[in-house]
Amino acid sequence: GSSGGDEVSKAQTAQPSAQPTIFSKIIDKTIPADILYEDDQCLAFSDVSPEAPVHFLVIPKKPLTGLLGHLLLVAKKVADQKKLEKGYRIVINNGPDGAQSVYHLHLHIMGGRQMTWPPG
Ligand code: IU
Repeated sequence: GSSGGDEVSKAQTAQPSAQPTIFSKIIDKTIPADILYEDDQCLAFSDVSPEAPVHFLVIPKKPLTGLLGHLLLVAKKVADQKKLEKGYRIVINNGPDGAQSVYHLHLHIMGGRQMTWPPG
């Protein structure tokens, strides 16, 4: 319809934006990280402050539609590389009550010990 054209043209030129975080520097390689996997869309690296014998993060390089499925596939791929055949936990902390400290979407993949329920 004619009334939707402005939104469509805005959508065609809109850029995803996020405040840069330390993860941007890990992506840029301006600060070091133990990188476990990288492709054009995402990066997996060891958490600098592990809470389990195996604790790594899988993050998108940019927010992209359909990316969560890709991140989950990469989580499984790296969990297999890490030989977490007895299982693992995938966590997304969201917002202050969810204990999110870095505001760049990331999956935590934690394994190598028996997890407890409920998490703290
Ligand atoms: P959260 O879900 O936003 O709280 O998790 C952020 C994680 O990022 C946390 O486990 C940190 O240990 C981890 N991390 C990191 O691996 N490297 C860093 O330079 C920074 C945080 I800052």
